[in-house]
Amino acid sequence: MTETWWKRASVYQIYPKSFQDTTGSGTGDLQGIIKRLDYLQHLGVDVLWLTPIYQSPQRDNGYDISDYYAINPSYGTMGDFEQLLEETHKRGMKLIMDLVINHTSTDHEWFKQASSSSENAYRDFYIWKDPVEGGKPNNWQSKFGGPAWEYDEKSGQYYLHLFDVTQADLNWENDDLRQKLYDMITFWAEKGIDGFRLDVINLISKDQRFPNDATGDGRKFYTDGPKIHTYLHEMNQKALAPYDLMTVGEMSSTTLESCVLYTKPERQELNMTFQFHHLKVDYPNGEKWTEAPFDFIQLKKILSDWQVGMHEGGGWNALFWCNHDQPRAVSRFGDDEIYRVESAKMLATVIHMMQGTPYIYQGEEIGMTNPNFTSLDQYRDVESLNAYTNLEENGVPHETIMAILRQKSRDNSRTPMQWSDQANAGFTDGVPWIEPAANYPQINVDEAVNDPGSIYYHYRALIRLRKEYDIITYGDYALLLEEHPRVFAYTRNWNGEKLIVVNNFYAEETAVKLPVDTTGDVTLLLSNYPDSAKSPDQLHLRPYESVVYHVT
Ligand code: TEU
Repeated sequence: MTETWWKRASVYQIYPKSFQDTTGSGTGDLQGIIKRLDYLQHLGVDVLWLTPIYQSPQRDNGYDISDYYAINPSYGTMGDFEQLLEETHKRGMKLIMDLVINHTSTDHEWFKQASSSSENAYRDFYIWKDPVEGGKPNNWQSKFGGPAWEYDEKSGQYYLHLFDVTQADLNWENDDLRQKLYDMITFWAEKGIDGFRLDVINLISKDQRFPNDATGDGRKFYTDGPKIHTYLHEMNQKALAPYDLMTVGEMSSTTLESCVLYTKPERQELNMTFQFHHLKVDYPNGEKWTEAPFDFIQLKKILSDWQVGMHEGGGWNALFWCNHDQPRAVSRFGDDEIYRVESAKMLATVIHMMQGTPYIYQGEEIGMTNPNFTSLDQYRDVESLNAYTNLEENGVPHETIMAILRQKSRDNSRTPMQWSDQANAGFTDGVPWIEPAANYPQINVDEAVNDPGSIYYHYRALIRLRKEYDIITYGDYALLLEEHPRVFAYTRNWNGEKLIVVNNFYAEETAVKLPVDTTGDVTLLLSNYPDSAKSPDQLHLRPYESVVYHVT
């Protein structure tokens, strides 16, 4: 195994709360994941990423940790975790955990200590500021809506929370805090885990002047902040590199230049990064909470800029359409009705044939859709519920807000994994913590595994192709037909070989003549129709048709 094994790997993201319940509690658990490991092994993924399973009051579904050393009881015990790790390794897969170290829950012992008195030894583990002119220290906004500062009566100071009011930001300037975090990383590394996904890791270094933001919400003063590279390098050297852990940083509102720096191997910071710019193409003027179509030309441009920029800069992309914070890709960029199968396969091909490490979010591999909730009481997510309140306060009518949530809510991806046509999609025998999508009798794992033409087998083929063809890992990238309103086409080039990837993103048929030299031996590697053209020369693409050619 080379040190860069993760370049060829495919990662599968598990949201444990919604994956598989084995106790009837209505919440998924670690034994449920163990039960489904054979399924994941059959899919062919190399790495499993678990979103946070640590002890937490679950105000933000585990991204609010109250004890980094304990498993949340609803998920099981440390013994269950050790069993999961062993069973994962036995099947030749790796396991990475979520590392949430920008903030802790206000239920964490450190915060309880810190807020007990201004003199407490843990006070400086968090970010406290005096009022300014009798009000908040500055105008920074929480990513979940409202101000980022909460007043503490006892000390007369405010603490910073970039997310929920129960998620207090840690003060990375404090040496003891950083050491405590590295000790905690070491604890999990010693258990034998294989790496970490680092939650909003580019927000940990705040501009120590804490200035007011005349033109925005404050993010420019903490995004890719002043000491971010120093901290990441230090963490790498003290805690990550000694165990050869795989790392993927979640980078909120970052830049290409920063991500090259985060992931260039010689800088010893992180292996790869998630960026979100391609998932804001349906946020007009940067505003998420609107109902809006996506901008296809922008989508192509952003993904292509990151392909070329990371390749040339020597960095490494994490590739993804979906996660637990995003709507379902097939509902968002494809067609979740008549062309669900074709469009889900097309979307998968677009991402998996790019350079980087692909991430598959649970249920994506069977084409799960947004649930189309119609009532506010079906929603659970703190961000969605806050958004409802804020929009209502701004006078937006109820039906409009509901339509926005149907498109944008994070709960779109948090509904139970659809295993079968049995009650509650085979997720639980109890009352699920969130309702399953009503289409589970048709869209489920049993159905997918029994159908050789399913989306599931398309993902399986993509995962295998990445192992067989070096060009997918190493080739450079060039966008074709950048202004074409319906076709996303690109080439990869490496060692005299070429991949030509052509995707119709729409239900309209389209004829295309590609500006590319196709002389040589041409093989159709993959498509989403049983009878796609054997050569890319004169393509007539059907709805959502997607073809990959290999030319040598
Ligand atoms: O998300 C970080 C983040 O900023 C978003 O993806 C966020 O959910 C979105 O911008 C809101 O519109 C990470 C986690 O993935 C998310 O689940 C957590 O809620 C958040 O950090 C706080 O830990």
